[in-house]
Amino acid sequence: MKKDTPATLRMTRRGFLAASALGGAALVACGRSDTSAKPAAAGVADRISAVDAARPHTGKSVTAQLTPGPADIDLGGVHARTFAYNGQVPGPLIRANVGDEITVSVTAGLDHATSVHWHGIALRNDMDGAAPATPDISPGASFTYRFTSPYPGTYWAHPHTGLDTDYGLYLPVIIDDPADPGRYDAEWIVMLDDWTSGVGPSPDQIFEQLRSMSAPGGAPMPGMGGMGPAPGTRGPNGSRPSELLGSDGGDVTYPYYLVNGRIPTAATTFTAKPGQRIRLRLINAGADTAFRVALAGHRMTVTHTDGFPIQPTDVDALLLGMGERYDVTVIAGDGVFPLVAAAEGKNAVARALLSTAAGSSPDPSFRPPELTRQIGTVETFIAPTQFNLPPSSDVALQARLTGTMARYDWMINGHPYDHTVPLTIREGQRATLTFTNASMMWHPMHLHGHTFQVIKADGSPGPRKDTVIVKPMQTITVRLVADNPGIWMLHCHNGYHMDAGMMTTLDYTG
Ligand SMILES: [Cu+2]
Repeated sequence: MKKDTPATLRMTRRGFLAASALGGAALVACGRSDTSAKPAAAGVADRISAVDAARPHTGKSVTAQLTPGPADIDLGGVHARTFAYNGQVPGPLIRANVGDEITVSVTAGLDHATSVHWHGIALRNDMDGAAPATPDISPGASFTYRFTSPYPGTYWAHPHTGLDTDYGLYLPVIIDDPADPGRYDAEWIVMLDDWTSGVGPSPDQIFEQLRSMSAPGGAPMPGMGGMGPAPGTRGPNGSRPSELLGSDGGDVTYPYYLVNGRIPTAATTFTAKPGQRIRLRLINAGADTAFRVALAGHRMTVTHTDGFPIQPTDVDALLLGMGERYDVTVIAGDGVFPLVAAAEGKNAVARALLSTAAGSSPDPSFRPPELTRQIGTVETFIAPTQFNLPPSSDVALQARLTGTMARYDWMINGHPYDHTVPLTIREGQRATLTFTNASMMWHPMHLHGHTFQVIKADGSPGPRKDTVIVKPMQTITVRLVADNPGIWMLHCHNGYHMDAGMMTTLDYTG
């Protein structure tokens, strides 16, 4: 067990919170913000079932049980009292074919209501796992999610309640296409995370601190220390501007960064044979951290993002914002190779090892040179033409992103979520959605139930995505087709920005 060190609070230009180790932090369930949004209108509810009937259905079913609850997790010699699905981080893999009925029984073991959201899957709205489309599950109650996925791909699941995800509640979801088995010999699922729960301040304590720093006369809350360097200084773990993100990496420095639930000094090892073609499925489950990922000694051929194909493109490293996924293939070299996920702008790494032969691995803090060579970002990739969405548009939707660290008032279109004015669309419409970032922080913007197409700076079609990084003062327009009726969350996937209110809904009107 790691020895506790005093909590420190560090400020940078933007005001930056360091979640240094603070042992024995209680798990605090803070008040959840209510929403003015209402469940889908009756006509829309009928359409949800009609659209679902038209999805592919194999007649086969896949079942799983999930129990979110308190757990003692071994991060690799560091133990954390936290929340987890079925007592493990990441939670158990859920895997099915396109069209299979996925039946997941959830028994809620937390002290507050929770949900399971199926991130990226274009499923029926009333199984999305985000209120108000799906009711949250009360403590001790059970709920069964039943849905099919119309598309194959790399997805993941996590609660859509408060900061639950940042306590360790997440799991990979893989949907296979039996008609396209894929040309690879081995598969490596890689879940990236930033970790504080049970070893530093709890996510709820961090959120309260971020908010209280912005309050008039705000001061560190009791028990949070506050003995750190004076405001304006930056600690050894402090965030620094990221060239790739155009701003600080995040609002929080974490005690640890994990690959598949393990700290770098206790990294997991994936074993393969030299020359094998390995498919990596990279998933960023972090709350406040973008990761720059590279496999030492290898180039990566990027084949998919957010579940959808892209024209295969070779890179040395990849940038993943929170909620994003990339699938890559590598031809395994001969030896032991660190897979390094550098916490962007945070001066720390997460890692795992690929082993195909006997050998030693470099120091846990080793950064492979690939990290600073050719880095794939959303601008690097394009969809195969058959995945392009139609360029014509019936409606232009706007999402203006604002907020400051000083006020911690992250909003969409001038309102926090509890006062939001939903965006509206009618089934069958083709839309553009324009994200205008009027803040000095980057935001990974995520839309539920749809995969949009990013339009690049030069106007050409980019990749299909459900989560896209919008840099400070950047405007990004995406196309989408309104083919999945319901009420869908549209939000920043920074857990702290989202909890502060950076969320709205895209509502289908009857
Ligand atoms: Cu944000």
